[in-house]
Amino acid sequence: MNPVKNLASALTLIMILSAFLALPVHAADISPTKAICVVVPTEGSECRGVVKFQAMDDGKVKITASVSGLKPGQEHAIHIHEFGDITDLSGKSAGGHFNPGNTPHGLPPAKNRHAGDLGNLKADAKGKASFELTVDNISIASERAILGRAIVIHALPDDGGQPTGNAGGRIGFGVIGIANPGA
Ligand SMILES: [Cu+2]
Ligand SMILES: [Zn+2]
Repeated sequence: MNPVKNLASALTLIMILSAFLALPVHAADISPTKAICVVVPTEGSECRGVVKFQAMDDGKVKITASVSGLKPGQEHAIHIHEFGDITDLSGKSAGGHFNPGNTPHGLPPAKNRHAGDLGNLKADAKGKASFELTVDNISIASERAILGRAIVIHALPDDGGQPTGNAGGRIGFGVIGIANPGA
């Protein structure tokens, strides 16, 4: 064994490894394009479901939802609330509507609304609802990011009135997380 040669090999290895470590990591490579929120009932409610978010090529976000445990035939407000904090079983700790633009409350497609204002789910005769809406005022994980915030579903319809649409109590909630790309 030649100790000088060994030292030289070790130094070469360190230099190669350092070069790899210095490679820049591009945000686009790691930024998630899909998010998911599993909605569970608040205390005393039956509302549950899944809300999915998909970043589109044009920068918009497509939202789809499937929810059960609603009042048959009725509309129920659905919002993105500011905090992904569901410690309070009534849903209170999720805070108010996600409102990065500091705008008044409204109903889509009105431009002048909270970014968290998604409108209403319409329950069928069995209390189930399917929902689809594409929006241009949020992103999964960049500007106006929704990741880590909450979905809240309400007992009553959102009538678009101030300050939060007169939507009543919170019947379902969940935290918006990174979706499993293989699911
Ligand atoms: Cu709400
Ligand atoms: Zn609102």
